[in-house]
Amino acid sequence: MKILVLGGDGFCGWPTALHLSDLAHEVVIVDNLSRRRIDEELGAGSLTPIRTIEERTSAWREVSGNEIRFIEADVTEFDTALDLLHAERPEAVVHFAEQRAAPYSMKSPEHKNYTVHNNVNGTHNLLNAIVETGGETHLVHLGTMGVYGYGHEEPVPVPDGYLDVRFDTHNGREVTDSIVYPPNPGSVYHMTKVLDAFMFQYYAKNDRLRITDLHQGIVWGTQTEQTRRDERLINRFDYDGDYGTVLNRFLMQAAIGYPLTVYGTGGQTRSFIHIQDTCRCIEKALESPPVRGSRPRIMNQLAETHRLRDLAETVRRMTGCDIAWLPNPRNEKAENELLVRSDALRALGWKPICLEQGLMEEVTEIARRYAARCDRTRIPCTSYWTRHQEQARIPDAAAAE
Ligand code: NAD
Ligand code: USQ
Repeated sequence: MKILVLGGDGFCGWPTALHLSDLAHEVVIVDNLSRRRIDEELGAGSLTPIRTIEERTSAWREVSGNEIRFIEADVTEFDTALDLLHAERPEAVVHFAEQRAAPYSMKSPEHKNYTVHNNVNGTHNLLNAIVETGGETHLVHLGTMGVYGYGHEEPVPVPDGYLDVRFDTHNGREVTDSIVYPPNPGSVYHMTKVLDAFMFQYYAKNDRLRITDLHQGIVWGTQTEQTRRDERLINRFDYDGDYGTVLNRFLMQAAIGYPLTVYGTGGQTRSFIHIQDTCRCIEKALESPPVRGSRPRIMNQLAETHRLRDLAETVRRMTGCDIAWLPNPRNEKAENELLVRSDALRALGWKPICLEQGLMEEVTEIARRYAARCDRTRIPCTSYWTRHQEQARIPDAAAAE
């Protein structure tokens, strides 16, 4: 199959491109390299020494004998997106090309605007361009579990995107329906994923586009079967206060003797998936496109859920590190339950990797190995959801230790 991987230079996109290429698909990476420029803006960088995209693709050619082409392009430019689809005629597009960090999206009014502009326009341009090029291309989009929110006191099992409801009509007759699960985003970034999801509903209905939206949990880990084959193929590992996600941050912090940065009580429950499984789930989604005329297929892409203080405790037990309980820079529930179903992907034969299988390996293979590259001043979070949170901030990095 010919597949465009948009955002294929990023944390999820690069290993997915290699995984698909290894399965003998024809893969073309499209990326505007904005994530590398954001590293420069933040004065931060990957813990692992990631190579340029040119070095990456030529190393892959050497190691595997497979060609992955790279096209530098920005999908927020409509003509660019249209030309790309006209020229390449892909059977599928995997869409990772968005600004994905919640803290970065909350940094300032400019960062909010950038995130909305980049994510919503990019997604709309792709949908628009798929219609203009015949409408057959299957769009596989990386969405987020965060669209559902964490608002329930009582755990309600979160289905794969659609909720069965019953209500009364004006003449008292009971009707049943299946509606989009009510969204409840927790940041401007998560809000853009909700907006994406409604554009998918419209284009699937009006233009009969084939769309899969994967509501993915927090991705942890670094290496996959393919990125391990040569150091030049190594994947990105973000650890800074904006882009580092919670479990990878804890693992890196433990490796360098930095107290784990738990926000608030650590009572937040979130969903997790290993990076290797991101690749496998996308493979499953590509193998089984929805039929034209059906509503967008939504699949929850997560292996398990954990409460953050339990995760911190697990890492402390494994490594003997300390835990710091910090004021929460985010506006989120201090404690929440989370019950999620991922029936659709499991029905396609996916068997997830669970946390115990790779935690310690991640600490030794990656976090300890590259510890000298870590800039400790980049660890504290400096983005706040509200003025109130900003006032309660930790004044400097040293205070967090
Ligand atoms: P990333 O920032 O590492 O990668 C995104 C890539 O897209 C980058 O290489 C960036 O340069 C590129 N890009 C951004 N805007 C673009 C544009 N307008 N045109 C072309 N390229 C553009 O992020 P990631 O962690 O790989 O996440 C990929 C996708 O998966 C995102 O949409 C994110 O929302 C979703 N996701 C990620 C996680 C996670 O834990 N990392 C979890 C759930 C969902
Ligand atoms: N947290 C800490 N300490 C830290 C970092 C985070 O306690 O050092 C807490 C946060 O307050 C939050 C939770 O950990 O409660 C998760 O934060 P995160 O940064 O790991 O994840 P999040 O902001 O939700 O975003 C990440 C990805 C995003 C993806 C999302 C999936 O960056 O692209 O969409 O995970 S999900 O969380 O399921 O919505």
